[in-house]
Amino acid sequence: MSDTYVEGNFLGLPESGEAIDVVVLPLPYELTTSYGQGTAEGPAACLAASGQVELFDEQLGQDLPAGASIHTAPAWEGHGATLRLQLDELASHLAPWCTGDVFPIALGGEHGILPPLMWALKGHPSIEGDLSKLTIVQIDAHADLRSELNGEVFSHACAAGRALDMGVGRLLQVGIRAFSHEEAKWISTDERITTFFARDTQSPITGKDSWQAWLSELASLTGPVHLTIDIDGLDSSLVPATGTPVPGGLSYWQAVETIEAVFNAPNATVISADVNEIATNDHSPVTEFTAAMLMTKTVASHLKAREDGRWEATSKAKGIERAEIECTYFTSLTKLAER
Ligand SMILES: [Mn+2]
Repeated sequence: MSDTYVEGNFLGLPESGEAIDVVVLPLPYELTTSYGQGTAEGPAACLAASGQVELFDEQLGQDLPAGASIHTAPAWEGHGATLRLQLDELASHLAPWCTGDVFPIALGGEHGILPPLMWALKGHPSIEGDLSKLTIVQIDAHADLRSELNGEVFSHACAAGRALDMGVGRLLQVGIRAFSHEEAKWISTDERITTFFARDTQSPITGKDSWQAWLSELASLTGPVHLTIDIDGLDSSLVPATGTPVPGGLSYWQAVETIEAVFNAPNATVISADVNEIATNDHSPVTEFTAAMLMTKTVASHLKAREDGRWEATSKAKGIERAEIECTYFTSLTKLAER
């Protein structure tokens, strides 16, 4: 803990004014979570738990914030009466932070935040409106490639599919172990998608080889990357309070290795990240603490990438006060892109 602990801020760190290097964006969004409850309370619980996380990062060799300025933005407040309106509101809220001068890390909330994040990233200087330049690296139990769930195409269970429909060039998935026949077909027929299934990476016999192949895949990444961490990708023993906990998932160290490998990829630049599907229960704080540690690892890995020259600001510093950039994409959609 730092000496000047600020409640509600990521790691309890004080705000250091106008020049920001990293922004934490709490998004207590929950409209379509199918099974568990309480992902709307996840961001605040995770931020509170982050106050207990050690500030020292072994790879960085320093205590966070390691000279960087980390801003915890006020939690997003949704007012829209429909899911589509809320998606537009989320995108409008996120876009001013996807401008290349700061590293944004969104904190969900359900995984349905991914499509609005993609809309916001379209304006990023390294994307220039063309999402085919972007690779998503996804840690998740679920493939999130459904065409719809309960009639809703923007359900959290469809998040990765909608990102691809919006034009994302490549999707790498790990931890996947709960998916439908339809999703298995999409995975096997769309060359943009590379999926590492948990039954392969977690196999007691051949898991090591599969894991090594995953890390090699990450090391060979090129161009801009968004890292999306659905905490249910980890084994349910580590995240019992997530929306839909699933056994047979990644270990904590596999999640850490994945984060480090993405940020260390020599020819790629991670431009943004999100950690999502954090919920709470009364029995144990392990879920939000696990999420807080993965967030901390993500921020530390970003700062290491800066130090090593794998991240540079692509626009001038814009300070802390930012006007919303209005999105009407989701409410104006009448049908989904053909695929
Ligand atoms: Mn997910």
